[in-house]
Amino acid sequence: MTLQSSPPGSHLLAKSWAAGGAEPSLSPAQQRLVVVSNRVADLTAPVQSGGLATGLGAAINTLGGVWFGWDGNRDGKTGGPLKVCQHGPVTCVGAPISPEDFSAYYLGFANSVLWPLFHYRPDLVDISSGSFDGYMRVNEVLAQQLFPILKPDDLIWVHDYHLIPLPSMLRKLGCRQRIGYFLHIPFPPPELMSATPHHGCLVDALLNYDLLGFQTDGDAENFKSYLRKHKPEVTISQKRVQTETRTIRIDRFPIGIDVTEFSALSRQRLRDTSLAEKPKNATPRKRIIGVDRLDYSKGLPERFRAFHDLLQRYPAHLRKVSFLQIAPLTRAEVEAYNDIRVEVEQLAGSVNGHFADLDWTPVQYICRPIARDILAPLMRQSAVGFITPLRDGMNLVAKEYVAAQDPDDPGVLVLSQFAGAAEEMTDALIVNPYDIESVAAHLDRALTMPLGERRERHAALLRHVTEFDAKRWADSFLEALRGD
Ligand code: ADQ
Repeated sequence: MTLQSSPPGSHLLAKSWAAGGAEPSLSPAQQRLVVVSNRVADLTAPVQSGGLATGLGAAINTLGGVWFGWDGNRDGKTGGPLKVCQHGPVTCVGAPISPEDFSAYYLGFANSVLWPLFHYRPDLVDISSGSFDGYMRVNEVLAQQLFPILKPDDLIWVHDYHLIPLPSMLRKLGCRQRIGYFLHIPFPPPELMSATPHHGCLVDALLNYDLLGFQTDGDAENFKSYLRKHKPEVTISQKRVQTETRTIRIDRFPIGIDVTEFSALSRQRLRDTSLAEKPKNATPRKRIIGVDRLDYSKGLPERFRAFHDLLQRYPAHLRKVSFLQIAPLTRAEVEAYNDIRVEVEQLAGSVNGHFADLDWTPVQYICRPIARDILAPLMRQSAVGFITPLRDGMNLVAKEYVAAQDPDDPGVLVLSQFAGAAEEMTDALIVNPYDIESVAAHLDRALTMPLGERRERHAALLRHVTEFDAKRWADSFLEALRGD
């Protein structure tokens, strides 16, 4: 996003705040929404890679308000001047972060400790000295910069693992507004959570929110199990936690997509003709599609192995199927991400080396982000959506694949049991991504599924994805945050 520097002395938002809370009380419909996330989303960009931007963009555009977060530049000075710009009803406020703080807060504690741990990979946790301090420091400065912007009636909605400590810092500054938190990634069981030396401090911070939202019942249960084990002083009921100072509501809010928008995109003509195939199921060659950020949580090596196994053990598919995997590189400075890149490239090459022929390349692997208006028609043309993370908060691609299908001739979703989406999308073919042979058998079943069963499964999935869409996710979270 192009954020413009605010002219000196004219802090747009600070100026509009009547300090001391003298404003009249607003009705819920007039309350301003203040979204805080690691990075302010680019609300105008055609390529949106990342679930937060996709899920929340729809909600904040409807409600209006402020989106506050890191400005996305790596050469700033932590605590330096904020950048403000207006996108329709949304005021975006970007805070600078210095390269050293970016390294400790974002690459360090957030993505080398919390991300692997919360994705059940303690083996990949890298507790470097100073990263926790950097994480706390950045959260503190963000709280200090956010606080003067707030109005007394604001509803504050904080997102994801980067900002766990934010509410304790805001509370210390005197913030009494209701603050909700949504965790986009899984919450691990207590045994794993305690693998970070700072688990007590992180959970204490979470207990400063008024509402804690998780993607699944399993995540909410893991959080409550942690409290039972490590915080005997709090009282826990099904949807509430009572501390000495606060009642915190805990619930599951499965994130959804904008089904109408994605479905409309999928019906557009594919503008990148090099990726086009003939209509699915009508031609001898069917396409299996996978779309992910290149991340070790997404199960890409296991996926390539399962595709290899399919071709090996079900030779009827030789020359008749291709596998398109789109996986742009993210967080390239973190070592574990380079390792996964090398492994995936080798596996893609090895399947092709083993099976390719002059007129058939079984694996097409694209390591760059693809615009949504190309992605959606590609999904529509694909006979199988192959979504098999080893662990995933939700996985919006699974929902997008369903929304993109032609209901008269839909493809089949093959979905990992370890994606949060599997808790709801029970009409997909649910697989264990570690069980390579079984995944290959399910791929075979998906590729040969009769039209009647495909339609039935798709209709049930589409009903669900449509009912629990992005708007419903945001509305139900905000309703709970208001205390309705
Ligand atoms: P992500 O890990 O980024 O998000 P996911 O939900 O799969 O994962 O995807 C988010 C969005 O990014 C989707 O709209 C998707 O189309 C887009 N995207 C993914 N790969 C892409 C690619 N290769 N090219 C272009 N676009 C791509 C986190 C959690 C998830 C959770 C979301 C939302 O890790 O579990 O579902 O937040 O809460």
